[in-house]
Amino acid sequence: MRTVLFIIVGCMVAGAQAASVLFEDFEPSNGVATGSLDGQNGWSVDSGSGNVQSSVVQSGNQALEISAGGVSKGISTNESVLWLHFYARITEAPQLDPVLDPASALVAFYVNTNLNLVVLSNGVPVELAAQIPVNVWTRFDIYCNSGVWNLAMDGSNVASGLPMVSSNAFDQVMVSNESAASSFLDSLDIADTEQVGKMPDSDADGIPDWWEQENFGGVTNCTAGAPSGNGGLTYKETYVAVLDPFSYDPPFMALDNPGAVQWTSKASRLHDVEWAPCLQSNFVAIASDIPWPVDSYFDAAHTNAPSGFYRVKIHL
Ligand SMILES: [Ca+2]
Ligand SMILES: [Ca+2]
Repeated sequence: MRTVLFIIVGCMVAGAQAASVLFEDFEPSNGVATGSLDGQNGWSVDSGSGNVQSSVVQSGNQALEISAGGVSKGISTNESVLWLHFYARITEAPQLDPVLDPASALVAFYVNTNLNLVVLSNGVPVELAAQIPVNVWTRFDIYCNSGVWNLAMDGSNVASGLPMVSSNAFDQVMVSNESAASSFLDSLDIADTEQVGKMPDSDADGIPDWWEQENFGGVTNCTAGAPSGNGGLTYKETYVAVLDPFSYDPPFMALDNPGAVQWTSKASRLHDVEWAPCLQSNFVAIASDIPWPVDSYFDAAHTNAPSGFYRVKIHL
């Protein structure tokens, strides 16, 4: 009997499904009852046992227990970038490694017989030094974009810049544990917008690993306070404002219609509109915390002002 644990975010050729983002905490409030997960919230138990239970949980009152098989669910997103995290807990070391099909496992990692993590790099298994503890909940964060992915464990980067076999769209998530000994899963979250404040930041400089990897080729390669190539902003400021760190990229304009302000709204950010009668005066916020995707504001209070200046502040 094979006893294998692996965790896969894979690509299948099956048709896309409706939801673009997957959040699953296995809770009653999310429509999940104890017992088999099969058929609940669009999940399938593909083999073995996938049971929602209330004895071993990471958050809330329920979590998924998997043994001798796996579960899967279709996902759909038009975005090429995904942020994914979940908590997993295994109860003993697997006895065999899984056999993975790289073509259907764009982003995949598993735990080998030494409890080391093994990641797929361009379809090839690479053993990492990082080991998963037994009988402890461990958080995993995955970031993937443009055919490259990163993996972090409990907030620390363990592998980055891993190439995928192809850049096909993700359309399925699979979690498997072929061991007879139980493994547990909770708080699975797959998003195509950044979850601010929840991303691993290896060097604790306020810029998450994924952004440093994407723009500087390594999760600690960016100097947060150094001047960027975008106006007078620092690199951290270009991260916060979701601006190009290497070239001028103004997100804002005032329109000909008096009082009409428009900007390029930034996902996962808030926008404040500020006004001043002249540049020697302090700017005062006239609208605050405007969420994405709102991208305009009409300032009825100053349409008759003889002069005025607007600015848009983008923040986390
Ligand atoms: Ca839960
Ligand atoms: Ca950082």
